[in-house]
Amino acid sequence: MTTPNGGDLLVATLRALGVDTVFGIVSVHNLPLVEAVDRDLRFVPVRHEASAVNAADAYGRARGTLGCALTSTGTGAGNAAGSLIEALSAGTSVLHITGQIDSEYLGQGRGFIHETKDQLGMLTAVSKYAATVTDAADAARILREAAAAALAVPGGPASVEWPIDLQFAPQDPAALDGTLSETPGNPVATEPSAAELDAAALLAGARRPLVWAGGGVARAGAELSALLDALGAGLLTSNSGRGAVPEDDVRVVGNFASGPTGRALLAEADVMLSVGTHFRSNETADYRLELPAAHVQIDIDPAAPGRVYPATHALTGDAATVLTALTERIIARGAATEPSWGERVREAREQARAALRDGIGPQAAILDALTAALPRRAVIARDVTIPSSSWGNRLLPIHDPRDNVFPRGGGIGQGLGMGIGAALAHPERPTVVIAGDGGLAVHLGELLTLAQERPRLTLVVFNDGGYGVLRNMQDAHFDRRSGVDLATPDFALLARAAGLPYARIASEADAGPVIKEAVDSDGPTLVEVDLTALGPMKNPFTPPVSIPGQNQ
Ligand SMILES: Cc1ncc(C[n+]2csc(CCOP(=O)(O)OP(=O)(O)O)c2C)c(N)n1
Ligand SMILES: [Mg+2]
Repeated sequence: MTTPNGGDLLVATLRALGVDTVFGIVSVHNLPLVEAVDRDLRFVPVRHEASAVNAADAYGRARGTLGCALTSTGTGAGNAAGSLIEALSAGTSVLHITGQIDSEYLGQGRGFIHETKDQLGMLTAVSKYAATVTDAADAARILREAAAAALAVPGGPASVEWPIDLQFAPQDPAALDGTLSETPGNPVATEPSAAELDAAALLAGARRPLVWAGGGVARAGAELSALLDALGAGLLTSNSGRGAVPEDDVRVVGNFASGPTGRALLAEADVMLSVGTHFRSNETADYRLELPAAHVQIDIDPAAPGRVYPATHALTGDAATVLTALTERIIARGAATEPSWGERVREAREQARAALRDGIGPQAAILDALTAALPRRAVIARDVTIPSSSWGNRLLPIHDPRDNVFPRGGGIGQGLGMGIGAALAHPERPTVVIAGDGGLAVHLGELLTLAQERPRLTLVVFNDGGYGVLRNMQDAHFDRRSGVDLATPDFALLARAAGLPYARIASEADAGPVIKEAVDSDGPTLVEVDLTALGPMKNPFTPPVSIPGQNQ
């Protein structure tokens, strides 16, 4: 065997982490890394570095682990920045390795090809962790440290810049073995104090308790479910909190807090327990949503409780550990919940769903077709488009948090890259991507990645000839449209040019058969929904953002 180099070290690190697929673009500044990954694992050549990070991020989300992206130095690393921001907002685990110029010229401003002013500063700004390899013998430690940082709850992206000469430099085979034995798993949970657990008394005394769960419950679904049982509580979730308790469970009202039914239920509740949530502006009517004053808040971040809504009890710790401790104490005390509360929660669940379904008009046929065609476990990746923001984020059933893939920071254009990453994380399962024509156009090149890798991915493109959500806002609040009407391709010809199967939905009757055939096939399909032919939604969607003086 030839002497191992940085590429072999990266492969050993990724194997130890259980990562078998890596996304990126090859360059003179990452050749040994790409070569080793392509030889020993699977290298997926995406068409933009932003998509490399999106795909790696969703690969990690879909597996409940970490994903890896490889980029070039300079523009390549810069192209990754927007998607690193998404991973930082979402708290998801991405190991981003980028090249760097030869170490002997680093930081000298000689105009070396791809040289960048303060690349580490840029990566530090958009990552949870950023480091430079300055010595080949230290690369193994830095990779381990970066992976540990990305995985530590709450997660985030870790970026490592690695000068090209130090990638080629020989690695001690013993360092590779060490990598296998020392690579981190999940962090150790911290225990809440006994005093904090006084909150259990408040919860046990509640007559009409509600729980609000965010993304922090992703790994605590069983513990959350046990607490709901003990308390007889209903469950509201943020978009991120979906699936920890499967959404076909009647205790789950779901991602409906800020709608009329959610508000009514919140007004009736006397105690609320929130777990691992940001109370993001778009999910709380810019923080004006009214919540019960008696509020127990659990978060791993000690700064989170009380940051948005006052918390009567702040419990810092791992969600699963704290929920279990609370449940034991609630059982010991006995819950005081009104016997009819479970029925009220169930009624709210049905009401919220029926009202939303009615408001989306003919798009309900597509919702029903997807719900019928997908198996219980399938990733549903959503770009930021009206069908996601209105019904996809609420009515498409999520049964496991790993299937709930969407850009939490709200940036368009990331859905297809995410869908490709998720589909390659579970090649045996179908994956669906919901995108708008505008969001898809941001990274149209990824259609070629889709055509090349041929995962079981159904890409449903909702074509309304532009940025519909902004168009709706401008029509409602301004007297002219600006920047919202777009030229869109002939998707049938585009699919043909890329070598992708294509199907069109132009009526409610098309939806069932078209979606079923695409989802059942063993490769990719581009499904275009012609929104002009399908007809308008009953209630046009405008996003939950405020315009001064207009919508309050
Ligand atoms: C990176 C980024 N740029 C701009 C925006 C603003 N934005 C939000 S939704 C949207 C329109 C998306 O259009 P499309 O994908 O066609 O979905 P539609 O609204 O038409 O359903 C835009 C431009 C954004 N969210 N993210
Ligand atoms: Mg559109």
